[in-house]
Amino acid sequence: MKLLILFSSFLVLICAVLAQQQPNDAPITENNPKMATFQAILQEKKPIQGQITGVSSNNGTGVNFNINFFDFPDAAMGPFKYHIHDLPVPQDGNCTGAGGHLSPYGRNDTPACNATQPGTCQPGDLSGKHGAITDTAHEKNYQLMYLDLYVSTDPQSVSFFGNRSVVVHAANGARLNCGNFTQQMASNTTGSGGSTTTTAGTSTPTGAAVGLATVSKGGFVCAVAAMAYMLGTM
Ligand SMILES: [Cu+2]
Repeated sequence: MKLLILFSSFLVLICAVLAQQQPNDAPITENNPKMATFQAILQEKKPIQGQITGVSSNNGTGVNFNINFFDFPDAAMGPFKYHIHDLPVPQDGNCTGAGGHLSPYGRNDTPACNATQPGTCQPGDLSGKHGAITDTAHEKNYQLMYLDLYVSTDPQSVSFFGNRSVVVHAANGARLNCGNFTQQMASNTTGSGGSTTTTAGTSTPTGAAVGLATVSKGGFVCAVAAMAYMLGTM
């Protein structure tokens, strides 16, 4: 019995350390490749049209987004939300195939993103961090530019969005439209040194899934260890 207590208390200690090291917050992305540009265009013949473009910021920290959406359905279906989703939209165009939000640090969809602490949000939760689309009854075109510090144009980064997709949702979560990001030629660079080629890179959605599975498995072991510890000390 003594051995069990010793062993389980040791496990509990390890679990406590691991829990502390759990990287919940997304780090600010730095050294993004110069002028790397990725654009996603929403599909025709679906509600909401337009595109979203992300360009590395000038100093390589974060990504500048330019959003231009129009042709909204009934405003009562809003406010509309949009996210970078983990997977590209499959050939058949079905937005469900885009998977969940880009969340390489294991942050769940709930609780809702607190925009005053964007690092605690899912990197892919753009409307959570920068605002949902609300005033479509009066505003026919939704145009917005902002700097997002938590996604990346570097294919080596887990927060890379260039091989993923954008999904636009109704307020009830329905996926109204979606499109895949593809790399664009940098438009405002001069000289031969200006253009940046970024290889498509390897997608890591399965890596994220494995990571999550490991975390939940670890949680189970920790729960068992804590229970054994409590039983042993009773
Ligand atoms: Cu979404």
